[in-house]
Amino acid sequence: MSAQAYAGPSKDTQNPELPRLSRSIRPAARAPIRIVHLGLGAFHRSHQAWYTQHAGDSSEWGIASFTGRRPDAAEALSRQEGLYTLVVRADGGDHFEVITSIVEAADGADVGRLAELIAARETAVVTLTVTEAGYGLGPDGRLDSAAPAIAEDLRLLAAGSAAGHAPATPLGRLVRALAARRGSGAGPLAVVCCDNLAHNGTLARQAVLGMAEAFDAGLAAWIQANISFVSTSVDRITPRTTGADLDAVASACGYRDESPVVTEPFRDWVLSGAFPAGRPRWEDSGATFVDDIEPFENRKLWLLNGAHSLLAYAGQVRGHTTVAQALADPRCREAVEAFWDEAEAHLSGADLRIVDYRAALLARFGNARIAHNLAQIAVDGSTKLRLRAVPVLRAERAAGRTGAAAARMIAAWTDFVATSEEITDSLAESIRLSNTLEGRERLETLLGLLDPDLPAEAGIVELVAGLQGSFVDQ
Ligand code: CS2
Repeated sequence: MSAQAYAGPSKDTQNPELPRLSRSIRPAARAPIRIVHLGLGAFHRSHQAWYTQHAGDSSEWGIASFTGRRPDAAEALSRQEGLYTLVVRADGGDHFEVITSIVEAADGADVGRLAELIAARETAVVTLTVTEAGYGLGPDGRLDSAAPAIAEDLRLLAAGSAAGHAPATPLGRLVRALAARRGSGAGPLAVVCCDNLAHNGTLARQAVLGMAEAFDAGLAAWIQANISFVSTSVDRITPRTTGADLDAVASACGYRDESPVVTEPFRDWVLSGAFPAGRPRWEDSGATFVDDIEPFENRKLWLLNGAHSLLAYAGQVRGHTTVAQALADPRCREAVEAFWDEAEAHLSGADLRIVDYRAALLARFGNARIAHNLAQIAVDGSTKLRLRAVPVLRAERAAGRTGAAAARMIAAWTDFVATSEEITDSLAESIRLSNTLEGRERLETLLGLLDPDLPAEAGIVELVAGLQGSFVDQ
């Protein structure tokens, strides 16, 4: 997920009289490493690390967690021997808990260490939070081997370790490490995708296999036969940590923690798939294991994440900063409810309890003590809208309706990227280029980034064009 640990002002100067959080001031045994994680960010620490800590057999399951692009979060956590405070922020106050399940925090660029751990027989599970865009998938759900970062890693993998450089994308690194596992004979394991993508296990498998083929066809075949790709739906709102959060931990806990994580009380984890080398008893922590995950994935992806993206673009266009502020604006709230009405028509299953789910979302989004920044959610809009808006738009149109509420989310994005000072998106360059165009031409270019077929669908282009500007006060 995109949230990173706070890397702000010189933390060593904060409350220098307090001891630093460590395993000596908060004694905690180190569980053996049996889980390797890629994507050491705040969400991993509020979610999978929390679930592992609360499993009945947590003493047997330590996590080695690797960062993505930068080493900072691993360095900060290593200074605290992997420990950090999870601040659970409810309406009624904060609850502080030291999480001990991460026993090693490492720089993602250390592919040698990653390979060593994944090749170890004790390692049974690899979890991933590498962001939606991190899978390098094109609109057709297959590896986009023409994307520059992917193309470079494919070249490096094909050249083998003689290339001198290690792969730089998370999946390139994973493939190199899986090759080491094949070499060590340590046998099968499970890769658990924890990013907000529908069929995320299947997509992760496609991306990994696409990369592996470049390495050698034998490795791809070995992965097919030995690696189980587990699909999951993950949920816990985790805003970026601020300097004020560091101070809150220091005064409540009496130690210095330069890497706390703030989250909401709610959490959810639904999983589907096999764990050939075992797994923690995550069900003790409330995780559920199902045969058919799709309804749960879509409920979360469309209702929660879809509403988030809508609020991120519409809300910022209207001058809001946080989710709670945007939701309090009737224009945004009405747009969210309309989008939910469209999305829910395509969700079925008795267990989904959509009415309760929607009510709970309103309460979670409205938690004003969680300052969840819209700018954080707005990142990577092209990939997120492809997953959150386009499927609902298409399903509505297939049912003979317009899909206007889903189209409004897309229109809000096109308005937002027209004026936003900084665009953080894997397709930022193409978005910036589209901004040099005007009117219909610009819109068609942007729609093409979400789905190459959209610009040719005159009805959709017309619909979105008519909705641009809807969140601007006349
Ligand atoms: C958010 C998610 O940033 C985003 O795109 O929609 O990170 C969201 O907060 C989580 O999925 C909640 O579980």
